[in-house]
Amino acid sequence: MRLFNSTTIRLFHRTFTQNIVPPNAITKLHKMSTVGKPINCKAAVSYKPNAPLVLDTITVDPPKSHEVRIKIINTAICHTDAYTLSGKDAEGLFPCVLGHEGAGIVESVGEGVTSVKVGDHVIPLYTAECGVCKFCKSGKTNLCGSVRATQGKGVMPDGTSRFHDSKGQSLYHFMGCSTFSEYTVVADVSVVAIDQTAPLESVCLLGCGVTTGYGAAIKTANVQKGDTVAVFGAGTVGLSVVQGAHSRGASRIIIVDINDNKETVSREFGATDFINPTKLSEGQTIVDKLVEMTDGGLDFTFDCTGNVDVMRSALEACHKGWGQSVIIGVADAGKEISTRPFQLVTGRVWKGSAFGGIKGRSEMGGLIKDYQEKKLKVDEFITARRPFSEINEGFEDLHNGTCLRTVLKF
Ligand code: NAD
Ligand code: AHE
Ligand code: ZN
Repeated sequence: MRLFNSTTIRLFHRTFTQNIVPPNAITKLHKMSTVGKPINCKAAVSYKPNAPLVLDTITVDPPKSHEVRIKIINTAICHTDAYTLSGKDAEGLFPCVLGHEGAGIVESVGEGVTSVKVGDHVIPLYTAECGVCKFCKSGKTNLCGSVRATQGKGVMPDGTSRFHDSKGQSLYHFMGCSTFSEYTVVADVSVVAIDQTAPLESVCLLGCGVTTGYGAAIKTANVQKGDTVAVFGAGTVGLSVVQGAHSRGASRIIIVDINDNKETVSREFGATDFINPTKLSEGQTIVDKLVEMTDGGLDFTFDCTGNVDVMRSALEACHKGWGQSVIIGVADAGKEISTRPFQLVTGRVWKGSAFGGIKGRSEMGGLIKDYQEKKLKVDEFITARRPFSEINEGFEDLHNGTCLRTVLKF
């Protein structure tokens, strides 16, 4: 679909006027603008759990007040998209447009939007940052209260959807982003403008996985030089924890993963050891093994699997008195964590991290800069590139054992 935004129109207007083009050509061009009009475009619709996504032409309504309509250029598939599609997400709603790890260009903005403008390159944020709510002002968290309630109900802050399928059925939004559509609408507090020179194909990964793991290490845990770290799960999130811990000078970074194919890549990101917990000596647990390797336990452990039994092992492998375990993985609806309270009485700390504790609108620019200055690996997570039409094959990639991220292009 060939579209013109208002900046393009202004430029054409100037060129046409200078070259004395008939006024009716300009009027025609204005008529082609999509601003203020619904757009029909490609999208992958999830109609029900555990079923392939349906490629459809959907209608995306114009942004309302304090909303932004984005032309998505690239989107990747995060494990969380697969999790919600599996039907195990307590907040999962169908039919919906999934996707939350994307990057694109602002097509139009609603009334009152001042933070981004038409033509800006942007990353949608599932963790909003309004700057004025109790959470934002606390200085204690990156969680923001401004749009989270409606976001979890699959609608825009005014309680309605901007998406309709080709039969006119309303579709739910997902995580305030819905990047599996050529055009999407997000709240203005849920989007950040980025450096125009940053390649969207790469930096779309900063919309979730890389930022989450890296932030969990350098912000939530605040790993320091010499600390010992164990990371359970060597996906994009876990390996991003590894690169965060490595950048801080951790003395030991142990990856625990049931898939031996992850050893080489784990070491490339900075892991010093790799353990497959299914291949321990008879009678030995992963907690025994880690405690033995680290003279009593780790300074920091991270769960990047979403498995509640793994979360318990991660907590119990922490050093008595000060070890901290950070839960990043997302667990199935109905699952709960448990341990002996004595584990906490004796000084271990259990905490969690959403989007790595990163405030998207304030801190994304710094991450992009780190990437551009080659201090933060991002390209290395792309294990496949596909056209958007192959999104279902992209979901299959997730299960192939070597996949980190498949990036789709519209
Ligand atoms: P992924 O599927 O790419 O990686 C998970 C890794 O865990 C795989 O390498 C797998 O082999 C390994 N694994 C599975 N079971 C294991 C076990 N029992 N012991 C050890 N390793 C095991 O997933 P990802 O995209 O890296 O995401 C990881 C988790 O983080 C998911 O649960 C995802 O939903 C969640 N997540 C949370 C946030 C957040 O903000 N909290 C953000 C992004 C993703
Ligand atoms: N809907 C799930 C919870 C999902 C969840 O915990 N999401 C993470 C981000 S996963 C990104 O891949 C998160 O940031 N959570 C904080 C938040 O506000 O959603 C459920 O259990 O209901
Ligand atoms: Zn994600």
